[in-house]
Amino acid sequence: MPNNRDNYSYTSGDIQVLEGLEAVRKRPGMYIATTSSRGLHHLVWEIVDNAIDEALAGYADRVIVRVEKGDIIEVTDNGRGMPVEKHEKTGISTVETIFTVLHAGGKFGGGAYKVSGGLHGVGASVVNALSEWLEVTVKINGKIYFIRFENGGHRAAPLKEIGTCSIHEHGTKVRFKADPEIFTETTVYDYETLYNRLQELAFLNPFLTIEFIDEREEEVKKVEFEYEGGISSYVSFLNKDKKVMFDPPVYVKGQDTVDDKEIVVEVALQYNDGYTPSIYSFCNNVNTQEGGTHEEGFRNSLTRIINNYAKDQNLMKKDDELLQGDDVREGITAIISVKHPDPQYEGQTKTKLGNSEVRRVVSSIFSEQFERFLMENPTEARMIVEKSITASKARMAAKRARELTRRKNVLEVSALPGKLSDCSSRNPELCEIYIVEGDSAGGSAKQGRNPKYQAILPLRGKILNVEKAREHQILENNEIRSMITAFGCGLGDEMDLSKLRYHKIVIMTDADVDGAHIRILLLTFFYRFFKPVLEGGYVYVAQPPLYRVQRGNTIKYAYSDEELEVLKAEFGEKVSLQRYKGLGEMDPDQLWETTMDPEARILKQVNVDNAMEADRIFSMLMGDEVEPRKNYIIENAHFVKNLDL
Ligand code: 2B7
Repeated sequence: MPNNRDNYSYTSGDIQVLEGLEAVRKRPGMYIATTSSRGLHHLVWEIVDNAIDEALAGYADRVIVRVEKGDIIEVTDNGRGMPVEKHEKTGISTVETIFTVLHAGGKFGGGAYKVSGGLHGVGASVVNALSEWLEVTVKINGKIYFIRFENGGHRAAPLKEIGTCSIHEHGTKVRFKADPEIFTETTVYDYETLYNRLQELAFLNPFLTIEFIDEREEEVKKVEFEYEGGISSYVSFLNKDKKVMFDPPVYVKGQDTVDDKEIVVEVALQYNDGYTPSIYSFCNNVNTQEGGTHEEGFRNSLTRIINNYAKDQNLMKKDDELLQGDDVREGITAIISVKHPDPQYEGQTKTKLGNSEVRRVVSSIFSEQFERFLMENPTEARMIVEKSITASKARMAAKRARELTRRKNVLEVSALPGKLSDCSSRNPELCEIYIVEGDSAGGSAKQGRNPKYQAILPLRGKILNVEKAREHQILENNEIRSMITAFGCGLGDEMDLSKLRYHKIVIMTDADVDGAHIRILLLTFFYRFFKPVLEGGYVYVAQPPLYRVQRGNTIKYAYSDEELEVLKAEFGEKVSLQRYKGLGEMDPDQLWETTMDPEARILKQVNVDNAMEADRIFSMLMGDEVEPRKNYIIENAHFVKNLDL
C-alpha cells in the first residue's frame, strides 16, 4: 500500500515533530504508564479530558463518546472548535500543532482548571502517536475542517476545508483507532470501565451532558448522563440501595483565593445505617485515591464540628468520651471535590493531593456551612450525634474484644483452628488454603487434596454478613476467627502480609445460588478486613464442573452449558450425563481431578480494580434492599474479572 506520507515533503520542523511522536511510540510507558488495558482506556480519557476542559471553560455543554465496531473511539464536543488558523511558531494549523507537538498543551487552553491529571494537555499528541490513525473534524464559523493522521501521527494531508455548516454549529470531533502494535495485550474497550468513568464525570460536572454510545454489538447501547445535582446526586447514587438517615444529602460549596489562585470546594454527604465509611475525593475531576489535604481538611472539621455541636447541645453524657474520627464517619457517604489551578500530586500513584493551603480552605468552608446545617436541622443533627455516640461505644467494645482475641492467641500459642487440615509445607508461596462450604465437601477435599501444599478449612453454613455486623460481633464469630488464625497475617492496622501463610486462598463453593451467596459473603469479608490480601491477588475462586460426561471409559467434565454442548457433539449421542448439584456429590478423586489439581483446574483470580465500584456493589449485595441483590446474583458477579490461569 502506498504511504500517504510520501506525498508530502517535510520541513526540518516536521521532522522534529515526528521525532517527538516517535519517542512516544518507543517509550509509551513514559507517557501513559502502561500499554495494558488501562493504558488503552487512558487514550480515551485524554481526549475526553480536553472536551471536558472546554466545558469547564464554559463553552461546551455536551460531550458524546461513541465506540464503533472495531473499537474505534469517537469523541465530540460542542465547544468553540479547536483553532484552525496557522500557528505562529510552527507555521502549520493549530489543530495539527496540538496533535503533533508534545507539550503543545496549556498555551491553547481557555479554562482555568485543567482536568488532565497526568499529561497536562500533551494528551492529544500522545494519543495521536499511539494510534493507527486519528481524524479531527472542527466546525467553526460556518465551515467544516478535517485532518487525518496515520501510522502514529504522520499527517495524511494538511488541514482542509471539507464543507460548510450553520454558523451556529461549532465544536470538535476526534476519531481514532488505537495501534495494536503498541497495545499488544488488547485493543478492546471495556464497557463498564467507560460507563463508570463517564457517569462519574457527569456527576462531577453538573449541567454537562455526556452521551455514551456503544455500537460494537448487535444491540446498540446508548445512555445519557446528566446530573444537575452534581456530587449531591453522586452521593444519592452511591446510597441508592441503602437506608439513609436523611435525604437529600448535605451539600456545601464555596471558594477562596490563595496567592491569586482560586480554589473551589464542594462537599456532599449523607449517612446510611451501615458501618463502613465511603469517602471519595477528587481534584479537578481526578479521583485522588490516596486522599490528601482536601480529605484531611474535611475529616478534621467533621470531627470537630460534630463534637462541638454535641457538647453545646448537651447531647454528651458526663462520662462520654470525645468522639473520634472513626465514630463520626461510621456509615457516612461523602464526596469532596476541589478545583485547583495548580494541583500538586504526591504519593505512590500520584493520587494524593499535596497543596497544603487546601487543608485550611476546605476546613473553613466546610466547617462554617456544616455547622449552619446542624443548627438549622436539629432532627438530623441529633441523629448524626447519636449514631456517632453509638459508634464510639461499639469501638470501645471492639477494642476489648480484640484484646481478648489477642490474649487467647497468646495462651493457645497461636494454635490453628481445629477444623483446619493444614498442609505440611511451610513455604507460603507454594501453599494454598481451600475454604470449603460444608463438612461433607470439606471431607472430600481433605481426602482428595495434595497434603503437602493444600490446606482445607471447612466452614459450616452461612458465614456472618460483615456489612450488617459491628466489628466486635465479627471478631467473635467462630468461622471468621478460624480464617483469621489460619491466614496468620493479622488484620486491620496490624496486618503483616509477609506472615500470610498461603499465597493462594481459594474459595470453593457449590455452583448454585447458595454457593454464590456464600462466595459473596466471603469476598465481602475479605474486602472489608483483608483488602491488601485481595489487592495482592491472593484470593481465587475455584470453578467446579457442572457436568460429568461419560462414554465408555472416557470421562470428561463440562464447566459451562456451552462446554457441555461441545462435549456432547464430540462424543455423539450415546453419553451418560451427570449434573453436579454440589461439591458433596463428587468423590475425593473427582474433586481433585476437576477442581483442585493445579494441572487441570480452573481458578479465577479475584481482582478489585475499581474500589469505588466494588464498594457500591458489596453494599448493594449485602445491604438491606433485597431486589437489587437478587437481580445482581442472577446476572452474576462482574467485579470478579476472569483471569484463567
Ligand atoms: C490544550 C489544548 C488541547 N483547544 C482550544 C480551544 C477549544 C478546544 C480545544 C477542544 C476532544 C474531542 C472532541 C481555545 C486545547 C485546544 O484551544 S480542544 N476544544 N475540544 C477537544 O479537544 N475535544 C479554543 C480558545 C479559542 N477557541 C478555541
